Amino acid sequence: ELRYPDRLNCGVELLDRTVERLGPDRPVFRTAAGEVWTYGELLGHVDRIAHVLTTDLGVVPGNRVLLRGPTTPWLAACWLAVMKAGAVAVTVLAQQRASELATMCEIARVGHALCDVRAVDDLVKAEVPGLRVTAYGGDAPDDLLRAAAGKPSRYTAVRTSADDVALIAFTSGTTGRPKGCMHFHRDVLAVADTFSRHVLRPRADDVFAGSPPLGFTFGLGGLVIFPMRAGASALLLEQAGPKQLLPALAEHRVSVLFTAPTAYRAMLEGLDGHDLSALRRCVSAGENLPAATWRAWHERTGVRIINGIGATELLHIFLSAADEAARPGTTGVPVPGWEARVVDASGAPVPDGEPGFLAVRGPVGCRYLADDRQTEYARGGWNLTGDTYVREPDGYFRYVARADDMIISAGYNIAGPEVEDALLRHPDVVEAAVVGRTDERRGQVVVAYVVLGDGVAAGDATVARLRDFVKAELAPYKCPREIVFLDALPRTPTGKLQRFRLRAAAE
Ligand code: 3SK
Repeated sequence: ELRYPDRLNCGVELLDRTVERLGPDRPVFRTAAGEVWTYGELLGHVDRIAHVLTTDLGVVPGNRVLLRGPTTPWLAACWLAVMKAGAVAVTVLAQQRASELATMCEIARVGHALCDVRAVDDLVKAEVPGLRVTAYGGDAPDDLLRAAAGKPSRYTAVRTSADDVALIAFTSGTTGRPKGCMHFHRDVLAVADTFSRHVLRPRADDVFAGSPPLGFTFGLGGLVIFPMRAGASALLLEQAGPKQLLPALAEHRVSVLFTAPTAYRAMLEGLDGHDLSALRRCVSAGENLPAATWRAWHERTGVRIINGIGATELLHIFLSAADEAARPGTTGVPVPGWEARVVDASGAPVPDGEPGFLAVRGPVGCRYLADDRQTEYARGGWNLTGDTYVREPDGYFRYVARADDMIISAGYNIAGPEVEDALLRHPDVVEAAVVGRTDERRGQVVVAYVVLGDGVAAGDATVARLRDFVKAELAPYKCPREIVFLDALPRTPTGKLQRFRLRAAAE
């Protein structure tokens, strides 16, 4: 069981304690341009920014401070400064636009924003009443970093309680009004002391990198919390698509990678000529990782992907497996400190081997900010993630579909991801998404959206080839009735498939 003192500030634990433990000279952040920040330098920047927050901007403990910008050491420094000042970081994505920002500011009652100068326009356009926006990284006389340069390099952090709210992270799901998830100071450490410590097992000489932005808790954990808890460093990439990741992994000798299945597949297409010999841990989450992708990555790189499922509601990953324990095609087992089970609509456990709703509980729980949907997610002490899973007799959890992604056709239950996995095993297919379309006779029929590999012609012959392939892989009733070719699948800014768009297109 995790035990933390009543007074706990996660910023102090991640930064000041690491400097005390390992000294100030170890690298903490690197950039593509070759900049390297040490822990000691970061501490100086964070403490100066914390002074600006409290002295110049009048931020007091509990105030909500929105953070917005590309993934840079300065964004991470602002986040740590907000933690040390006892304020609440409201993490958003650089891709979110004015109307989305306005909604999130209203829900979280945001009074201040620290914003990369390159991302200020949308925030200003959001016209949030009473919001004070402070830009960083520009030439203006009132730029945050200019103000910080004149401040003392040491700041006495606010003695927050372990269960004071440290951050509010928004989940839009794939549709609907965003929900703000509140997480405590102890939650920030708990995800490092469960998934990272027991499954990822980082070393102080590791170099982390990845694609998820810091506004997505997958990225905040993988690029700030986990490396800092281990005294390691992170390469922070402003552009982190597969095309930028591959050369960066080689050039910076990255050893721990956080990204999503789509990026693993895209990197597999362009792996040749890149030296990934430093890579020893690869984490995949954000969506289901098909066994075919796991096997292809293992074959080409020798690294076993650590698959996982997490949620913004629960801050980070709670089901996973690493090394020899990894079982392709499954998500793994509960991370030490977490419990998981598969239940029916009444919350009663279903037998192993049968599909049901995934329910988990552990050191972090869902706490929506002022949202009635709280009672749908947290029931009877368990968190219902909205995923359909099967627990295999050996205790491994296998993803079936999002609970609302089951297609029911002529009385058969068809899980879209199973058909997608089959399509992805065909060498011509790079991405696949499967949805149901309403059908008078069958209730629903299966429609597949497919992105083909370079040089593969779309057309009737390819449709026929893919349908024959699926029929040979799966029961024929699961074969897509229609296959539509796209250049790319619609995704949210965090990379999640927007299945609702495809469903609408299919009708
Ligand atoms: O799987 C996810 O979507 C997720 C969300 C938040 C944090 C971590 C993960 C993997």
